[in-house]
Parts: sequence; C-alpha cells; structure tokens
Amino acid sequence: MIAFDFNYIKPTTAKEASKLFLNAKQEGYKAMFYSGGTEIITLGRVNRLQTDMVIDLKGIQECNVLEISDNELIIGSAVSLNEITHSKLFPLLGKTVQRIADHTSRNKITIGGNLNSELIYKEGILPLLAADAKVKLAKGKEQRIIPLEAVFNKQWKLDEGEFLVQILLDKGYLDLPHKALKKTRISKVGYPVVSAAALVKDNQIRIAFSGVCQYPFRSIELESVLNDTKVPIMERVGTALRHLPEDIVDDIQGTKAYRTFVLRNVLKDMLEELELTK
Ligand SMILES: Cc1cc2nc3c(=O)[nH]c(=O)nc-3n(C[C@H](O)[C@H](O)[C@@H](O)COP(=O)(O)OP(=O)(O)OC[C@H]3O[C@@H](n4cnc5c(N)ncnc54)[C@H](O)[C@@H]3O)c2cc1C
Repeated sequence: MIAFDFNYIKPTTAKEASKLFLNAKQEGYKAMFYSGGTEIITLGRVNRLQTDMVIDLKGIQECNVLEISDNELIIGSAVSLNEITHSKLFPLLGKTVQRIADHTSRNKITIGGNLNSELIYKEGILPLLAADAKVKLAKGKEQRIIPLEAVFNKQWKLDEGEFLVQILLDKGYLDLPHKALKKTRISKVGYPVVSAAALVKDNQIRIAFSGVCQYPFRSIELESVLNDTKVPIMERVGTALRHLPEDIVDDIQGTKAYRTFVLRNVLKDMLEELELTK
C-alpha cells in the first residue's frame, strides 16, 4: 500500500505534461513524470519517495512510437523493454534490456523509466551511448533534439519540467557487429556486477559500461587503448583498467577486487569475439 495521497493525471500531449509539472511546482506541489511506474510504486510503498502528483506519459502518442522513419529508429520513452526486444529493430539494445529484471516486470518497465531510474545502473543507456543516440526532450511548448551525451554525463542534466520524449538512432548503427555481456553475483536476474554493451563501427570497438562506477559511462580514452591491436589483448585490458573515469564500485553486489576481476574477463571476452568481426 502507498501511505500517501497523490493525483494521477494522464495527459495526451507533451506540452500538457510539462505544463502540469511546472504548474504544480509553481503552486508548491511536487510532481513526477510516470512511465511504467515500477520504481515509483516500489519506492512509494516503502516511503522512500513522496509526491503530490504523477503525470503518466503513456497517454502521449509520441512517447509510444517504435518505428524506423527515414534513416532513423525512433523509440518513444514509454515503450516497454519487452517491446524493444521483441521488435528486433536494434538487436544490441534488445539484448541489453532483456537482462533487466524478470519478463513480467519488463512488460511494465519502460526505456524512459530505466534511463531515468534512481538506481546507478540504467543499463538501457549503454547501447545508446555506443551508438551516438540523440534524444528528444520536451519542456513547456519547446522540444529539442540533442546528442544524448550532451544531457547525460554521469547523470541527467534535464531542466525542471523537462522530460525524455524519444530516443533517435541513426539506422547505420542498428545492425553492426555487437555483443552485450552482463555478469551478476548469483542468479541470472539481478543487478549487474559488470554489464557492457559494445558494437564495432569502422573497425573500432565502441563500448559502454554499467555496474563498474557509480554511473553508466563510455570512455573514448579507454576505447582507444582497447582498439590498439598492436598490443596483446591482456596488456590492453590491464591498461584499460587504468582509464576508468573513477574508482570501481565496492558494495554488497561485489567488492572492488571482485568487480575488477569480472571486468577484466568481460573485456577479454569482448575483445576476443569482436575482433573476429573486424
Ligand atoms: C525487479 C527489478 C529489477 C531491476 N533490475 C535492474 C537491472 O538489473 N538493471 C537496471 O538497469 N535496472 C534495473 N531495474 C531498475 C529499472 O529499470 C527501473 O527502476 C525501472 O523499473 C523504472 O522504469 P519504469 O518505466 O517503471 O519507471 P517509473 O517508475 O515510471 O519512473 C522511474 C523514474 O524515472 C522518471 N521518468 C520516467 N519516465 C521518464 C521520462 N520519459 N523522462 C524523464 N523522467 C522519467 C520518473 O519520474 C522516476 O523518477 C530493476 C527494476 C526492478 C523492478
């Protein structure tokens, strides 16, 4: 049971959704965008979250799109993880999100909710970082399309009242050689000790990680070390570990030493397999 009252509103346009959020704020109320609702409900039940209003984005047509139009794949923020996997439109993303939670939860969890999750993992973002995705954001009457990396660097830099409407991907990235690898502590379903998603473009491996640091990341420096094929694989892996953006996470899912061990093996497996595709 959720122990506080809140208003539930389901607008049909992005403009209305953002306006509702900003009006609530102006009147001193807290509003939240709501997509699959799995995280909001889970945290609300244990009083780790409180809100006066949830604004359900699933009524907005733009947020439910999943299609290739001209040269772009468009993924609405309210599309569920299972829909993405079943569509097979971007196999690397489909495989990465297929390892998040269980099948029933993935019918509810949306890509927008995963990317904006309170948790550090946000695994759905990994293929998007590797594929230079763009995002469409809405705030008030305005919408802007910008590179994902311009608004996501360690964390989201969205304006107040701004939300993710769509993800846009150049069609040229969708069917490239790729690999997704997720290592968990015990069961197949679980938070990642290390999760990585990689693709090969123009003979270069592009790779993004979750579970390693306190945020998902892609590092150009680390990639240039990994792509230096003159150097033996295990030497490259050792050097790559010195190019992480911050210290490796040390928590209940895995100690720093364990995560380092797993990361080393993930990188080795990735390089061995992906270099055969070059
Ligand atoms: C059993 C279970 C296991 C999980 N395991 C993993 C895992 O292994 N790896 C992993 O990465 N994640 C994992 N998660 C986290 C999960 O991906 C997110 O918490 C997801 O459940 C939230 O998606 P949702 O659509 O239900 O979002 P909601 O609960 O609707 O929203 C979550 C947050 O995102 C914000 N939000 C939603 N949509 C938007 C939008 N379009 N624009 C801006 N903000 C928005 C909301 O305001 C809220 O703060 C797991 C979750 C569950 C329930």
